[in-house]
Amino acid sequence: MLIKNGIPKIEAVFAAEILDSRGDPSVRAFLRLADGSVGCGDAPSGASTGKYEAVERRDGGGDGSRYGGRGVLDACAAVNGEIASALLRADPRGQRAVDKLLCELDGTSSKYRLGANAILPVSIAYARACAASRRCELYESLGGSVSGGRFPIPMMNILNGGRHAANNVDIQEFMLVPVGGESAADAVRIGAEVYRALGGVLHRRGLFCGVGDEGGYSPSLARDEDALDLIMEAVSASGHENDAALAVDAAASEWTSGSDGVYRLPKRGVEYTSEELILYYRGLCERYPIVSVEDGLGEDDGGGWRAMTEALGDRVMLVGDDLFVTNAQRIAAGARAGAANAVLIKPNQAGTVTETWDAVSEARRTGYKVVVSHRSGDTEDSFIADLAVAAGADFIKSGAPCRAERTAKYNRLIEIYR
Ligand code: 2PG
Ligand code: MG
Repeated sequence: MLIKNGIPKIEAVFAAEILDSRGDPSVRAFLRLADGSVGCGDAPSGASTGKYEAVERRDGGGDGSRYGGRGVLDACAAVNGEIASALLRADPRGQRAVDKLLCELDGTSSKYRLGANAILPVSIAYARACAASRRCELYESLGGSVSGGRFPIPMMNILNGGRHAANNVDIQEFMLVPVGGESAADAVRIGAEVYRALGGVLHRRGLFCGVGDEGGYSPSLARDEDALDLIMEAVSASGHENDAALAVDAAASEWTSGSDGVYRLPKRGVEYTSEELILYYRGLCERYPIVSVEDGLGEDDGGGWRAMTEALGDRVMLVGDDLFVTNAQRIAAGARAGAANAVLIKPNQAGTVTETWDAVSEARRTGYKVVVSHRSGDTEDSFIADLAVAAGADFIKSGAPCRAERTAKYNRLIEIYR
């Protein structure tokens, strides 16, 4: 039967190896339904990956081999072979049924066997094909609407550090949050104007004006906090004192190593305890208009997260990224323990659209804010913009207003709210 309950059968699935924004191979999947509707989807890739997230499959082989071992031909072969034949044979209908089959076929909790980078593109391609079949927008097909005047506020990473930049800054992301934007387009404009002004500020001081992995500038600085002063100068220079706030992603899991509970900042070589880091963030939040601190502590520092949430949770958003890895169970456990008050949502941490959706639902159930996010290695796929709208996300984080893989998401947001 080609059409059941209004949903056409999957007719073809295939994948190709493409390049992401770091020049690393990635997987793009294509899917066609029996009514001729087609969809595609890409796998993004993180640099500061969480220990508990779904894993991507790379061909391996090391230096001297194809793409230095980072090829994804095996993941593509999994789509073209095992995944395609299972989907065509089992004939699942609807996103949840398709994603369930993909998870069962993989059979591992981390999607290690087939690779999350094989599974997610198929899941996204299916979501797009279904939207095409229903003749509606992707965000509508995912269950969202643009009514009510609300939109996900961009969090633009305009100064890059940590694993995303070859500078001496340990904090991974310094974000501009255009809280005063009257529309999605207006918010993007505010962010872009501050970004441009920041380029001028850096240039006048003779600082490096090249950009990092997420399109933010990546100068070396005397202290990490100098980034906040430079951004505040750019906020004033662009006349946005009243409509811009700041956010940081410390990506502190990158600072932990052994089990001694000490955080060692790899670039500056300084050490902090959890308590000292909490005091450090408290100081920053007192001196700057910071509305959000992401991954202020590491993924295994449950006690620290509780203490940080007690100390700062009433005045600032504390976002769990590596802590929750877009996993409904981890979010539920975190909420029970009083850790964080917001969740970062990255589809490739979960591995399917359905599991991503379940993580959003759990965040909503616990009353946590939702921030939908890109990865530092990304593509021109704008899926997360539709996801953010469909999920009614509070924020969307997609890097600087620079580099096409970052602007693709902001531009799609503008298109959705046109
Ligand atoms: C993060 C992300 C995206 P990565 O830590 O939030 O900004 O970085 O994709 O490298 O994990
Ligand atoms: Mg993060």
